[in-house]
Amino acid sequence: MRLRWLLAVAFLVAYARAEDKKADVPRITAISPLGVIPGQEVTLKIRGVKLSGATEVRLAGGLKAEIKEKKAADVPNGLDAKDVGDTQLEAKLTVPAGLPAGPLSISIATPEGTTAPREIRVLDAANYAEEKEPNGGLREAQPIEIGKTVRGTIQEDKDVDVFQFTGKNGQRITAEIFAARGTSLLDSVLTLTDARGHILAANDDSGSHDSALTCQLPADGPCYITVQDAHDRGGPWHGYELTVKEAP
Ligand SMILES: [Ca+2]
Ligand SMILES: [Ca+2]
Repeated sequence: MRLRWLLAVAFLVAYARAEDKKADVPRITAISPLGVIPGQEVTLKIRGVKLSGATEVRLAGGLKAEIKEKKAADVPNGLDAKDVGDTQLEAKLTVPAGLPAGPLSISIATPEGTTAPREIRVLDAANYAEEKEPNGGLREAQPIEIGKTVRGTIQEDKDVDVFQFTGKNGQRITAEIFAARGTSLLDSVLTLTDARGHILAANDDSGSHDSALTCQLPADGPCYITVQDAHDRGGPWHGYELTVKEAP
């Protein structure tokens, strides 16, 4: 009896979600970048469904982003406009200096209603770095520091980003991607290799389309972390944040 009841609830939840998509209500499907740095002006690119009449971009704490442009959005290869949206906005935003790191909800008002909120992140400027291209192979891997977050983009189909850090024998490290849980279209895959290219650990999905791995390093020396998309897709909506840190 209980099982039947649970199945009925699961069916209703799935049905309601499908109806929401069919209803074609204004909806945010992706935002680039995924995070903002306090005190710095940023242009948010926001894509979605039925955003062409957007009147206001509202954020938590009464913040507003100033709409600069509204236009039709290109649909990335292999994706469907119904899923990823066909309109996009550009909006200028400065979150106040001193705002603590953490999630920041954002929604868009339109004549057809306000979108459901999505979350961007306020980044900790002291513990953060930007990806530097080219970093498409072991030889041009970008050095990163353990304990910091690097912000990057799989900027075209089949793009691969490689980062390098120096590990110690026996050291336990974790590497984690934040992308799909935020406002990115990336379905990440993470691979950790040693200097010879041997795979030490790899992960596609860890509870969401985002990847996470933990590894006890077998030797001193350089280690490489590769970020790519599970479907070899890329573009301006395929941003990510990669955090490598020592495991507890
Ligand atoms: Ca890249
Ligand atoms: Ca994945």
